[in-house]
Amino acid sequence: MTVTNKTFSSISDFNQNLDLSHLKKETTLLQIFSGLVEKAEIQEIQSILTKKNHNINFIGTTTAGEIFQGKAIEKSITVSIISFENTTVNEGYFAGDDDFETGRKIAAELISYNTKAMILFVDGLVSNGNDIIDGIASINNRIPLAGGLAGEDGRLENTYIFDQNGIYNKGCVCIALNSDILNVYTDYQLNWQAIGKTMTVTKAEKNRLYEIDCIPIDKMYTKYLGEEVGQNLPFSAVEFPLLKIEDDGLEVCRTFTHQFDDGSLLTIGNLEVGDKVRFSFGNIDLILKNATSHITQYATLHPEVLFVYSCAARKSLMQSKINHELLPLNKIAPNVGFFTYGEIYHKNNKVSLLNESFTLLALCEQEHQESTQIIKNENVKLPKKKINNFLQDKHFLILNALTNLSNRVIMELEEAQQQLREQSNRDFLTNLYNRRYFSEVSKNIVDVSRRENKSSSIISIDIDYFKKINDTYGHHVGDEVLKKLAEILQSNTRKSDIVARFGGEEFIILLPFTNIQGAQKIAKKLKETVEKTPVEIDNIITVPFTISIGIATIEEYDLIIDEVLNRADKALYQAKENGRNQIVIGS
Ligand code: GH3
Ligand code: MG
Ligand code: MG
Repeated sequence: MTVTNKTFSSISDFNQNLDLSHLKKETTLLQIFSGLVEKAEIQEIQSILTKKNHNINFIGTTTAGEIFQGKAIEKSITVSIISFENTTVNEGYFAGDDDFETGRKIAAELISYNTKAMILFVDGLVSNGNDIIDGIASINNRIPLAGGLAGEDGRLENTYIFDQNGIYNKGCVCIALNSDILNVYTDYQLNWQAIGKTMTVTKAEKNRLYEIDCIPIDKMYTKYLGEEVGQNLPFSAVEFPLLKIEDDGLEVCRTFTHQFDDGSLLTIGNLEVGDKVRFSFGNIDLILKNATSHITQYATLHPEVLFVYSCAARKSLMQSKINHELLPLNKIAPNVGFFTYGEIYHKNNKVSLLNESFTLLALCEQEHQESTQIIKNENVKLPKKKINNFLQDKHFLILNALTNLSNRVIMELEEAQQQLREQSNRDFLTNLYNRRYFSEVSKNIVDVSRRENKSSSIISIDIDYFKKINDTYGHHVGDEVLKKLAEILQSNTRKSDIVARFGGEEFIILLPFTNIQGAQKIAKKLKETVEKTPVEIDNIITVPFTISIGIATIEEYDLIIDEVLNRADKALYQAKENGRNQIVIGS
């Protein structure tokens, strides 16, 4: 491939110095990143392009800044022209009222048998980019998607995307790259640090977020990050987005473009009820540290060109330091791109719409071995000294320490909470589950057993003549007997069985998915073990004791667990009546 990346400082510069002759429509990938964001300016750019080569296809977007050869620039017209040798391109503009359907249409019309990647520019403020890429993935989730949401100068008013046929503030311009040999590599960097407790999204509809932890989202921002942040939404959340960690470990930030009158926020990218999120912030020094250690990975692919789609918020956070993240790219390959209002990232058959991130699409048409010689490892040596200066920065250490402090306190609180929860489920003397916990977990067993078509059983146990033990040896010996019995019950049942002290010297065992024969076997073992295990007190007194047992199984006609408990109790009473130290099956 031949790579020509160019940047122009004005429309007249663009008009005079851009050469589009000799480009072939079928094999040219032409991307325009325009820092000039007014519609009239885009119209001029578009007409110059068609005048210079009326046959050529292109995709263009307004930006929140352009990226050109390892540098962030502004208010330019930056152009990337790739002439492929063994790759063809298909272009299209797609829009509709249902963004998911638009995505499906893109997939149906542009993806062919040898499509290797797609680049999409979606408008930044009107369409739901998340739905568009989900629509594409619903038809084909294997094609790497890259690109981003159009940006502008931070006003959050109008963004445009364009191609040879039109200028649009809604929908998606898209190019598919078709080839038998094109190598494609995608990557992303975030390095936002989570801070504070984990919260749950409790009210959200696609890209509109209402509540987390049952509290309105704007109130949540005020509560935890202060009035200043809460009152300046949606802009203030750019610095403190919500961070969600997906099942595959992908970290996804969510920022906002609009606040509704009811306080709810329009997110870039969707959130779902049940999503776990935390507040986060961009730690510049962490970003720089990881950018440099990470960069070597790109070199191993030996790409011929890198397209960078990085977040407008990342640039606004890092200011001039953004170039420290971009500059190392020059050691790898020619690079070009723009600052977006949302980044499209694809890895392992999953496509995501990201915020705050740095995403990258690397292309290579050459055979691997050939290109190995082109870029040697030594080429990726980085300006180490400069980066180390940042690491010694006090600001970094302070921020890191405060984040650790906050996260540590939360961890300890959560551990204490968990411990309390555990304790409230347990009986103090025997450490078995208590009646409250038993009632809670046994509630659904009738339904579950019926659904799974398996019987479950209950064993009810009472110590015989326990009052006499107390009276003869004292209360503390009685307590030892209770503890010993608890031990025996626990060690003769499975982990999945629920053993509880129901009160006094009465115990209950829930045996999920165990029929009456199984329950009988366990009951027999318990009765016999108790009989031959007298309690030894200080090696002086030996206290023999016995238990009576009632068993019941969940029957077809049972509606609630209490009915089964009743039968087990009646059987236990019968066992006492019959002379104790025996087992009776309830009916
Ligand atoms: P039965 O064979 O009919 O079950 O006779 P029992 O003596 O075991 O039954 P009863 O209900 O008459 O007595 C139960 C005794 O258990 C009375 C009570 O003081 C004692 N008890 C209840 N909770 C505890 C405890 O936590 N520790 C001790 N040591 N005794 C307890
Ligand atoms: Mg009793
Ligand atoms: Mg008793």
